[in-house]
Amino acid sequence: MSHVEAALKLARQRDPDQPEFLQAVEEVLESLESVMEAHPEFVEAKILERMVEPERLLQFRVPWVDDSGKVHVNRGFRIQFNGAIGPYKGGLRFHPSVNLSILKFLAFEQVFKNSLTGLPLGGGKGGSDFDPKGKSDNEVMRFCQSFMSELWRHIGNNTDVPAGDIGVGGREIGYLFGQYKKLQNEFTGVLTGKGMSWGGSLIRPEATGYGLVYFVREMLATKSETFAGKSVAISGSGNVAQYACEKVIELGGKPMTMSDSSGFIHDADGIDAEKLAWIMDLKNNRRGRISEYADHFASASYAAAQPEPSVNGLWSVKVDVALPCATQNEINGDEAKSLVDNGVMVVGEGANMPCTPEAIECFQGNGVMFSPGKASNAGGVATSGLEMSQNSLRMNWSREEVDEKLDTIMVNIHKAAYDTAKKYGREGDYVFGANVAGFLKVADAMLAQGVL
Ligand code: NDP
Ligand code: 2IT
Repeated sequence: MSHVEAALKLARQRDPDQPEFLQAVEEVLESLESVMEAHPEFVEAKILERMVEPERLLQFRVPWVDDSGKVHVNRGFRIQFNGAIGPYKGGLRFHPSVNLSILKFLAFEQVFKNSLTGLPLGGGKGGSDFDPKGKSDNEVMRFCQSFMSELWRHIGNNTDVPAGDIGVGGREIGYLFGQYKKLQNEFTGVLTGKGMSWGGSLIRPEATGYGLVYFVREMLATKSETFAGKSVAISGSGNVAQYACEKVIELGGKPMTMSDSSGFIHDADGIDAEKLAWIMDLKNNRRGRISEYADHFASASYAAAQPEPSVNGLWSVKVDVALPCATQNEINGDEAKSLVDNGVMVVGEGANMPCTPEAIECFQGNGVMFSPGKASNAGGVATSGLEMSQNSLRMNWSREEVDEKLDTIMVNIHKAAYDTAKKYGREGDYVFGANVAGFLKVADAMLAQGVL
């Protein structure tokens, strides 16, 4: 049994009930066979065994009172996975599906993603099984205050810097930041994704979606292609999806779809800037459902989500580019085949792990260019890193400055993943390239810092 196989076996034995975490671990470790052979010092120091074990894992009770006076109790988590190259950094997810397996997969992915940004950021993730949907602003505020009343003692601007993820946007970051500041009696950059008047960075709201499109632009460029005139399927209609859509339109592409957990819309004429502004108002201000789009625009149709992932869904629409931007495991093997049969050229992950292993195999086996989220969605956390830098400098950079830095970071991540894959004889395999490039930096740091 190879060293990698042994490390995988151990992980499976330890956490047999954590399927998402094991899926993420398998994807990374399977890329590392040749690296471990070339680096016996990593084997000796048990780097892999240490990397799959979080440095620290916190779980806490989050009690709160709703508007009618009823008491609720949710679970809160923060996973400080790896701090070898910087303070723990990663988002908070508020969604009823949140559990240890999902947060561990996200925190594990974050370690390699943050390494790829080239910035000094360790990896972490947290969240709660709280569902913000249908809650009043006051209920969300009370929940956030209760959540932070426990979390504050474990985080800090040089220790652990949370941000947003599914269900955590500007509103939630505001309430969380206010409570941290009150308890710690300190105004620091302890969270990112802050509002512009209190330490936020321009372009952070746009960064994940924009970064994804910059990355896919680089992938297309390797084939002398551009976004101009290409049809694009986007899933989700939250932060990442909205700004991916905006940048696709700007680069001359034609977004055809968007979705939420209830279903998806297909606009035969494409989604233009005006229609996107309508979606942003629907989702960010009115907090409505995507089905309303099809009631409003005659060129669009709506189909409700199926109880099981379905090949008749969003991924059966014929497109050149697919950008899954909703959640994990949203494209299965059958759906990937449907995209391939319809001639898809590139798939860029905006969400974290939206493609199952079968889907990835289907894309790569059929010559479809495929980028893993840890590379193509790294623009969000990279711009969080830029927000931290601005907070430390007590300065704000302009929109153009931040956007230019983000673009450069995405070009560099693309180059690192592409060149690393090529160096190991795996040209075009972005999964391999991103995993190896992200791993080497963290492994070197761990080795230098001793057995911790
Ligand atoms: P948002 O909460 O803003 O939006 C999430 C979108 O995905 C919504 O449209 C939501 O629909 C849909 N969605 C969520 N869960 C499911 C589900 N189980 N099934 C179907 N649809 C679902 O989150 P973000 O846009 O911030 O995050 C989207 C993805 O991008 C996540 O995987 C996240 O981890 C990843 N990501 C986010 C970054 C960021 O900076 N925000 C950075 C890097 C990655 P509904 O409203 O109905 O729930
Ligand atoms: O998955 C992710 O990279 C995020 N949710 C963003 C994390 C961050 O710290 O900005």
